[in-house]
Amino acid sequence: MKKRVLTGLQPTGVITLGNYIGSIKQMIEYQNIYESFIFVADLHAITVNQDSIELRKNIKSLIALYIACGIDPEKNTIYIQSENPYVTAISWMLECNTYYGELSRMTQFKDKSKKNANFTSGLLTYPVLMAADIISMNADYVPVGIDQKQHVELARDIAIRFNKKYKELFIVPEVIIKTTGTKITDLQTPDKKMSKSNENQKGVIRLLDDLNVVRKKIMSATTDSEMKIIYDPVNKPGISNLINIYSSLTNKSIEDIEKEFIDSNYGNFKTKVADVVVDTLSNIQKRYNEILNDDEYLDRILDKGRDKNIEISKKIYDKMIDCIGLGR
Ligand code: ATP
Ligand code: LTN
Repeated sequence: MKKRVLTGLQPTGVITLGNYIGSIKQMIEYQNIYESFIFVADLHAITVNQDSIELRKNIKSLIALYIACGIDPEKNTIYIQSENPYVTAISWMLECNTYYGELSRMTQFKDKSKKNANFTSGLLTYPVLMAADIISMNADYVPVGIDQKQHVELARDIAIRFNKKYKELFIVPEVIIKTTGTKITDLQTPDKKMSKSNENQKGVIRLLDDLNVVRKKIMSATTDSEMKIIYDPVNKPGISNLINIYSSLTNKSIEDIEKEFIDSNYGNFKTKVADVVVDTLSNIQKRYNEILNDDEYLDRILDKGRDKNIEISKKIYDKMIDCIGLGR
């Protein structure tokens, strides 16, 4: 039987070229190896204030964007977290087996609660809901960014504790941290990660950016004065970043790219990188707009995803009720 991989994403706005190359492309590889589950963590998003109209728009947009990027609905179970009431019920049962001390020690909670003194209790219990997402689907592997590692480790601790206290019910999940994925840097300050929260967005390419703007951002990327297209991240971070982008999107090796552009100047090289990025984004955007306007298609995928999500988690829910001694 195939191992299960599961990941969730919060519907909080833009997706960058860095997210695409570093994360989405990796998930596209997993879908060919594992039984894959991808969901939109909308309940996690409301641990901080959200505008209800924006939130709904972002949920749909994220789903359409993932499919447009190549997350195949035939190979993945795609769903929206809030459409399954069992997960929150499971989360409550797990909360009653999690200590306040554990939750208050989480780095993300400490950071976020410091920023806003009037934080909600959802911000504290956020990792238990995440554990419920994972445990209720019997996931073996959970790929996340480094900031979420601690939460997956807590999910492991909770699963182990529950298994010991009641019955061997849960699979103990393993975290996958992608250390091999290329880190894409900011086009203006190439020593910094390309990030959706970077203050200056001139160096950040977003998947839904206007394509003329994308081209301009690449043409004005910071480079050096040597005029040689050579991969050297320490001394030539700007050019090396463009080589990384070009290599990731064309699947050409760095050596081949150096050879291809041996007689080129930076202007020509940037034009070629811009062509490839614009071409990739134009395909994604075209597909995105088609999907976004096809409610029937999206509904079919999301209904199927919701039903499978509920079916699996209901089994776990029933077993939990039983072994805890709840109900009749
Ligand atoms: P934030 O600005 O809020 O930190 P971010 O754009 O850095 O957001 P995250 O939401 O933290 O992105 O990360 C989502 C996923 O995308 C993670 O798996 C992370 O490793 C990957 N990722 C983000 N930025 C890059 C990048 N510049 N290069 C490669 N991978 C990236
Ligand atoms: N907290 C994660 C999103 C998330 C998640 C999960 C990831 C919610 N539940 C379960 C993996 C598994 C985030 O903010 N990126």
